Amino acid sequence: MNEDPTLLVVDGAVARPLHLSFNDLAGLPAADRVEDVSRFHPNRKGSGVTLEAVLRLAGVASEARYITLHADRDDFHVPVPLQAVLAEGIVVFHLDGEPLDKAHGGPIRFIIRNPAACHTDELDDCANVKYLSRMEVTTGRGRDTRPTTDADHAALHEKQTG
Ligand SMILES: Nc1nc2c(c(=O)[nH]1)N[C@H]1C(S)=C(S)[C@@H](COP(=O)(O)O)O[C@H]1N2
Ligand SMILES: [Mo]
Repeated sequence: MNEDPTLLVVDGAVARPLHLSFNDLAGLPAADRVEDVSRFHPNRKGSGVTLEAVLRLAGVASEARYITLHADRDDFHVPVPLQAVLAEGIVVFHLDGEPLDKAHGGPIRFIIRNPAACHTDELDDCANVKYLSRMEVTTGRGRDTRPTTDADHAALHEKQTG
C-alpha cells in the first residue's frame, strides 16, 4: 500500500515532470514555506509552499507563458499567465501539519495572494482552485471553466455546497 501517494502532478513545458506527495511538499526548505493563508484570506485556511519553489523543482521551459490549474475532482480548470502568477501563487497542502481536508479545498488548494474580484482579471478569486490535482505549464492559454456571470457563479456555489 502506498502511504504517501501523489497529490499533485506538474507537467507540460518543464524539464522534469513531477509527481509530488505530501512528504515531497513538506520536505521543501523552510525558505519556500508560506504559513497560514488566513493572514491574507480571512475565510480560508492552511499552509503551503510557494508556486515558485515547485516550479523551480520542475524547471520551466523558456517558451512557457501559462500554467493551467486542473481540478479533476469537479472538472474545474483555470489558465493563469505565468509571469503574473509566479510571485503570487501558493500551493496549500496542510493545516497544522495534517493533510488539508476537502472542506478547505484539499488535499491541495491553490491560493493567489492578492486576487482580483471574480471575473475582473486573469488572476481573479475564481483562480483560487480547490482540489488542485495537476499544474500544466504551457506556451498557449489552456482550458478555462471559470464562471463568467453572476448567475453562473451562483449556480457553481450551489453545486459546490450540494
Ligand atoms: N475545484 C474548484 N475550485 C474552485 C471553484 C470550483 O468550482 N471548483 N470555484 C472557484 C470560484 S468561482 C471561487 S470565487 C472560489 C471561491 O472560494 P471559497 O469557497 O474559498 O470562497 O473558488 C474557486 N475555486
Ligand atoms: Mo469566482
